[in-house]
Formats: sequence, C-alpha cells, structure tokens
Amino acid sequence: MERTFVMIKPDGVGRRLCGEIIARYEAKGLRLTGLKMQVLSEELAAKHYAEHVGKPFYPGLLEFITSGPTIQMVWEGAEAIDVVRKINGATHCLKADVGTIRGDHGVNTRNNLVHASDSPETAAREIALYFDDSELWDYAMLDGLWLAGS
Ligand code: 3AN
Repeated sequence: MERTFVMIKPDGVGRRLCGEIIARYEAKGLRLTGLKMQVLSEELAAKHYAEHVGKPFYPGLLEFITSGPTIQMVWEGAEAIDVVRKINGATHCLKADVGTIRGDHGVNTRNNLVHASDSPETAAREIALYFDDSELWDYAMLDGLWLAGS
C-alpha cells in the first residue's frame, strides 16, 4: 500500500468540483486517509512549491494557490502515487487526456484544479507538511477483499 498527498486547488473548490474530484479517487478503490480545508498562508505555499522558486510562473502560482480555500487529502492504495496522477491527467489541461480530471474540466496550466505528489519522497514530505500522524486514519473498508491482489 502506498500513500499520496492530493490538494484540490482554489479553482477546484471555487468551481464546485470537490465532489466530482473526490468521487474519482473513491471509484478507483483508493481509501481516504485524511482530509482538511484551509486557505494556505504564503509561508506554507512557499514550502509546498519550494522546487519551483525562480521559475517564471512561480509568483503567479503562489498568488493563485493562496487566493482561496483549498482541500488537502491523503489517499492510500496500491501504487496510489501513479494512479492518482493518471486520474488527474497532464499538467497542461489542454494536453491532458479526456477522461482525466484536468482533461475533462480544465483549460489552463496554472489553474489545473488538483495537485498530487509525484514520488514516494515527495509524498512523504507533502503529507508531513499538512498532516500530523494523529490526523490520518486507518480503518477497514468492506470491499477490501474484492480490491486486494494484483
Ligand atoms: P504537476 O502539478 O502536474 O506535478 P508541476 O509540479 O510541474 O506540475 O507544477 C506545479 C504547478 O505549477 C502546476 N500544477 C501548475 O499549477 C503550475 N505550473 C506548472 N507549469 C506552469 C506553467 N508553464 N505556467 C503556469 N503555471 C504552471
């Protein structure tokens, strides 16, 4: 089992797409392990996007991500990091495959609705940035037997 960090960005919340987005991860058989909602401080946003400091789109990205409420989640499942990024689709929404969240709902590169970790190291860093261990929940799912295996 693998854990990944997912954030619904201000455009996803503002466009009433939270339910639509969460439903896709649930439908795939991932388990919701933690969830919270907040407007990111500039300090937290800068930590989150530290790898993009100095890039031309960084100031706009920081302004966008702190512009309204966001939802933070941890999802768990087999190969969850890869699976969630496939469900989200490519960064540039116009290039994202139809059937993905970004491909179905986005037209922009910055306002691309969702963020998800891209590696186990990033997932560990991002989960720790937003969640204490006591905020992550381990519980049985009744369909677990059907979803187990490869
Ligand atoms: P992803 O979120 O798909 O992993 P990254 O990590 O390359 O994409 O970029 C982080 C975020 O920065 C993107 N989700 C997007 O909001 C923004 N971004 C990336 N590239 C651009 C760009 N060329 N112009 C504007 N915003 C961008």
